[in-house]
Amino acid sequence: MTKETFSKEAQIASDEAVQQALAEGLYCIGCGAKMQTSAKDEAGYLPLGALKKALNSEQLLCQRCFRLRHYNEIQPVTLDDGEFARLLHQVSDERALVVYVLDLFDFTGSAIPGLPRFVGADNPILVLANKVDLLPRSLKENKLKDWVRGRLKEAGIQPAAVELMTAAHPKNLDDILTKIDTLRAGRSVYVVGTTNVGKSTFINQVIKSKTGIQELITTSRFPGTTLDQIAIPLDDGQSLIDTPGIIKEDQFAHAVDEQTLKYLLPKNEIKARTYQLNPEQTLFIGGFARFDLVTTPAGEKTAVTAYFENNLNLHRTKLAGADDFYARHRGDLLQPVAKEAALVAHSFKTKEKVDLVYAGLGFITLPAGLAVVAYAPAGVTVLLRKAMI
Ligand SMILES: Nc1nc2c(ncn2[C@@H]2O[C@H](COP(=O)(O)OP(=O)(O)OP(=O)(O)O)[C@@H](O)[C@H]2O)c(=O)[nH]1
Ligand SMILES: [Mg+2]
Repeated sequence: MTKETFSKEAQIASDEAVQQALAEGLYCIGCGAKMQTSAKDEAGYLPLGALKKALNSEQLLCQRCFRLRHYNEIQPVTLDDGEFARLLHQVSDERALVVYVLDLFDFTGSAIPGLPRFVGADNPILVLANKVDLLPRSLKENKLKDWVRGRLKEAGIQPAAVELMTAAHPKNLDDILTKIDTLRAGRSVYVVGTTNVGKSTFINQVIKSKTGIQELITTSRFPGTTLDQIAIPLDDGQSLIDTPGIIKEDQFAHAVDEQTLKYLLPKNEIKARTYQLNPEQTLFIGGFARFDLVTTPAGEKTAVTAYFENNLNLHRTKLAGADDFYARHRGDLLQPVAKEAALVAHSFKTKEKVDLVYAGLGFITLPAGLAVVAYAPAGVTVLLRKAMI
């Protein structure tokens, strides 16, 4: 991979030449979309005048990527989720290394059910468990890796290797690259995962370490940043390929508006918040989720530990008045709120130490022997899993 890979060979001046280049296929280096100058609301749009100028610059970006980079603002485009799944499915026709990126803080929300079926049962899978920086620093690396392996096993995935990573500031990039080179054995590498797990952030770090070019591919906190495959040439003629993230309807991102989402996504190490709760006590999570402790063994006080964005307000109250409290204080004491006020109740009994997961939002670690009810906006997955911490 060299710097020249990304530079333009010739300057294109005339309208005809631009049209011809478009017809032959020009792609946005930021999101992978095919460039076009006619449909404003579709992927790869750039006005003709801007495209003429951009063709003479080193890096061709569509208007949406330009805005994301310079104003941190998302311009919605018509997306077809099925198309992303089909793109992923193409991998099964090839012999390739699959790098499966997961978000450790949203492990449940970022898992792709049936992944081996999508990417071909014979292709080796390297799992990169990303965003370690969000988890408590006290967590032991080996314990975390074992936990990740356990969850993958439950999902029917046998990875060739599991690595932990902080793609935003990777310390072990060389180790990961060595592992990739060994496992790919001369084949191409597809980086796959749910939207927002950090695939493009990781690939940008690879590009930076090999060429010095910074932030080549557009990354953002908004789901659905990368729109098509982006192939980065490797030295042996194979490619490292970024793919659009699978958009899952059960991700919390769909239940709240963009401003709220910005506030909810953790940026730093999550601080554990432990509460001593009595039976029949409620914990409101912002203005859009709720935890009811209904019964405990022998009716005793119990400690529960919550892991949510540090600035997200958790509010304790009595279960008896909780419905009324929500109706009166949604939007003032209890905020931020979801698009819909109605919350769906999910009841559980804990049999061992578990995490009660509000997919994409965070989790509460609970001891055995409790009866609890978790409330979340419709469509958001709520479940119990073996405790991570
Ligand atoms: N805290 C933390 N944030 C990260 C890390 N890696 C990526 N992010 C953030 O996660 C968000 C999504 O990153 P992207 O690289 O755009 O994710 P993606 O998987 O390419 O997303 P799509 O293109 O939508 O599929 C951005 O806000 C990144 O800054 C990490 O290691 N730690
Ligand atoms: Mg991306």
